[in-house]
Amino acid sequence: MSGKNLAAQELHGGWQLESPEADRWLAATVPGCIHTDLHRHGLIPDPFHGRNELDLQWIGERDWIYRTTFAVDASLEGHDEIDLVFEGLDTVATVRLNGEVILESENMYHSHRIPVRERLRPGGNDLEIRFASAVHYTQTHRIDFTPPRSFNDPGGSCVRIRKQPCQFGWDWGPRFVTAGVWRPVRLEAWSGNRIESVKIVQHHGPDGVRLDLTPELARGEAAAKFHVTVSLGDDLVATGEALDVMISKPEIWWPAGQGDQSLYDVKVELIGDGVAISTWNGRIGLRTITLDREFDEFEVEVGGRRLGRFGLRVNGRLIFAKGANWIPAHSFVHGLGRADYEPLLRSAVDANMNTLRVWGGGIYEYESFYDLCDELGLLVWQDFMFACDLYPSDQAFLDSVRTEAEQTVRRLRHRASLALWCGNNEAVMLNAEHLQPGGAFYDGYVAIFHRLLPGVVEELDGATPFVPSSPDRPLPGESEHVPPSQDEHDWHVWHERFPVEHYETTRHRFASEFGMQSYSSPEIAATFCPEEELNIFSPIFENHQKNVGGNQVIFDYVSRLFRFPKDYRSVAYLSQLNQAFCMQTAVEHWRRISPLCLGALYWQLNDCWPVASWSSLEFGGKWKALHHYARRFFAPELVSFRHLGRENRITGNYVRSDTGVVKIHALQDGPAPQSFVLRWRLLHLDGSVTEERSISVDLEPQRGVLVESVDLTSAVERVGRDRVFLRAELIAADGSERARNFTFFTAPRNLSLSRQPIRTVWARVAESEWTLTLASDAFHYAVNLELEGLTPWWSDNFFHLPAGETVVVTVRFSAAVDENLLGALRVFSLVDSYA
Ligand code: BMA
Repeated sequence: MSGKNLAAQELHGGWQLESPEADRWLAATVPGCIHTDLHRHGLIPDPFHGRNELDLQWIGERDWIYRTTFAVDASLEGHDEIDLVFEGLDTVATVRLNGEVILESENMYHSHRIPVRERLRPGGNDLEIRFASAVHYTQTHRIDFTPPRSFNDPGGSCVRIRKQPCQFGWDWGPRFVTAGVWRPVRLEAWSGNRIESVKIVQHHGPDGVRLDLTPELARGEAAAKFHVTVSLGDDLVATGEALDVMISKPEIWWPAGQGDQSLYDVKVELIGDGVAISTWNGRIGLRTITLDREFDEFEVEVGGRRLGRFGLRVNGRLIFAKGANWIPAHSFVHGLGRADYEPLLRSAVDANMNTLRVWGGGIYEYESFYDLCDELGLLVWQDFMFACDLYPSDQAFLDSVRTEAEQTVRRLRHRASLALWCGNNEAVMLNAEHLQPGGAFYDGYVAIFHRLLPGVVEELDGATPFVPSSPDRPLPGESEHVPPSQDEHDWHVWHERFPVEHYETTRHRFASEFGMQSYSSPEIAATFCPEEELNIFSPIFENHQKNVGGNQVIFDYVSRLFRFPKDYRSVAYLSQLNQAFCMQTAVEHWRRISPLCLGALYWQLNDCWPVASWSSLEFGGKWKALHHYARRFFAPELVSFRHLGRENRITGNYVRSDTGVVKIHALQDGPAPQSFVLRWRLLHLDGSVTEERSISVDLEPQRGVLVESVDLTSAVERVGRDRVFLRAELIAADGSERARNFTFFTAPRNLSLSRQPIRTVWARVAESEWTLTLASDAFHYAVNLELEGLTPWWSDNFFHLPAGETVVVTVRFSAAVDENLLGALRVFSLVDSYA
């Protein structure tokens, strides 16, 4: 926010913190946190390395003091008011200005504005913040409230404080309970009045879009005057005093894949004595978003509850939500910005995603996160920060949550990308037996998630839909709890070790979580683990696996598909291939049954430190196999197979298989109908064709179509199931191939793959862009390309290379590369993973 008479002074300089050795003050960083400050001073080792996490728990168990001295800028003088503004304090903070307590805070998500004009001195002002231990707080406050079960915090009491839940430990995250000034702090000077926020309501009609603007001022003022400017890039669209603005030729904002992301800048100035005394700037997209829960032809009734659609409707169009769940981009969340978010969010769009769910165990993200989502066309499903457990509901807690929700809704409500507010993650799903009406937790739950949060959203936003919990289960007592609900978290695969084919038996209307873990690439693993400990069952690796039994689960699933890996690189590669295959099976199924299902958001997009996890992007942003697979299974056009039978093992460990019948589906989710030719071929691994067929298909948007069901049983038997595969392509009217897919008739470990070499040829396209052409006389399963020491962008990776064909991969570097470096290319395929 800025305005002619609104002056600001950042207070990020000169901070010190009290060191563990008494009476020593050290330079501190603001925004920052105690862990990174101590590390910078060499007082603690790298918190992510080895098992250092275990030795650093003391940091969260003691109090810390931060202080600075500042002089007030001359530019602030002459104003009626000077406020000290904290965008966020982490967490149990007592703030003193020149020795006087001016603020006590215990909610990390609150921002604060304290009038301090009268307290400021000419010359130096002392600002001191004492952060009491948050761990201690959770052991001494609200001790009469203990959640019936704690799912992730080994201390079991993190719900007693409003602080990022996953900092207390999660099944993918370390326990680092931080303290510090985690968001910016500044002085703001103003006179007369000030715009705090602007509510914008859009009315879409045949004549265009009307914006109704309601500025919210610091001081009530009946006759306030405003000046409004709306522009699209350099074009001034509207300007004037009126708070309702008509845009007659609107450029509509669409999510990625559906249209453009036009963004309008809205400037509202508060006028006092003929000049602007305060300004609010926001950027909006002209669009409507609703959550469509109509009863449609796929409606089912389960346990007396009718289950209709659960789909996002954007500008009237039902959208299949393709994406993933977002967790904080770092264990230490202070100071995150565009540079941290951009590679991750661009990767999401690059993998053909259009939706992210900001999961409720982290933080309400920084502005630059939502800026990027607006620009890239990523719809945001925004959880409030409550995850898995049940929460207290004493009055002080409710008041704190109300402030948090009001501030958050005011901050984010105008965002083009904001698609859905959600009260919490899994509180009903995981605690249903403790949420019986009349039980100890029921009223508190209802108070927060059925009254307080929807009330705030309704009052301050009024347009964005709200659901109390994800998955969207009915409250016990409201309806007999029987799955499936409309929005599901399907964890049968992984947590219950169901076979991956389980996904294909489901009929979820929306799948907002499901996942499979994998390991970090050797390059990322090396950042926390010395070479000699590079073994997934070593103590260091176990410390970087936060799901109890997670290593066993990965190994179980890997062994169902692949041979025993020969080294760590192979372990990582196979775990990633297994993860990719599981997610492909799930997503393709849910897309095949669209529009019955209208969303697939896998768990999870990113990591907050290097760890074995469900992410498709490693810590640092490197794409795992899953991310490359996602690029294909989320592509606008999809051709997809479903085997009707199974390959089973019977008594005596004999294999019985009836996978010969294959259903071939196609779909596209672009904005308009399209026609394609679907070509399928049954091939020998040596490249010779056994059977083939081409079929014309007309595809309506967002509707899976069964194109053909083929019985290939006898052909498969004839060729041998260890050396046959089926492939299909969708070819557009212009002859271009839009989708390609492969399927096999036995687990990959049974394939008779040959070790013939892969030939590679580099060709320079531009300064920092090359193509790599690959070919081989044999079929190579899941070719993985790596360039040691470099992390370029690969147009494809972990792809099958059919015998006698060439695959051309585009390779982009952040800067020009010396040709010699390309010699470090490592080409790896399934045969290289076992001895
Ligand atoms: C879901 C999430 C997370 C968790 C993940 C993996 O339930 O909401 O709480 O990390 O599963 O177990």
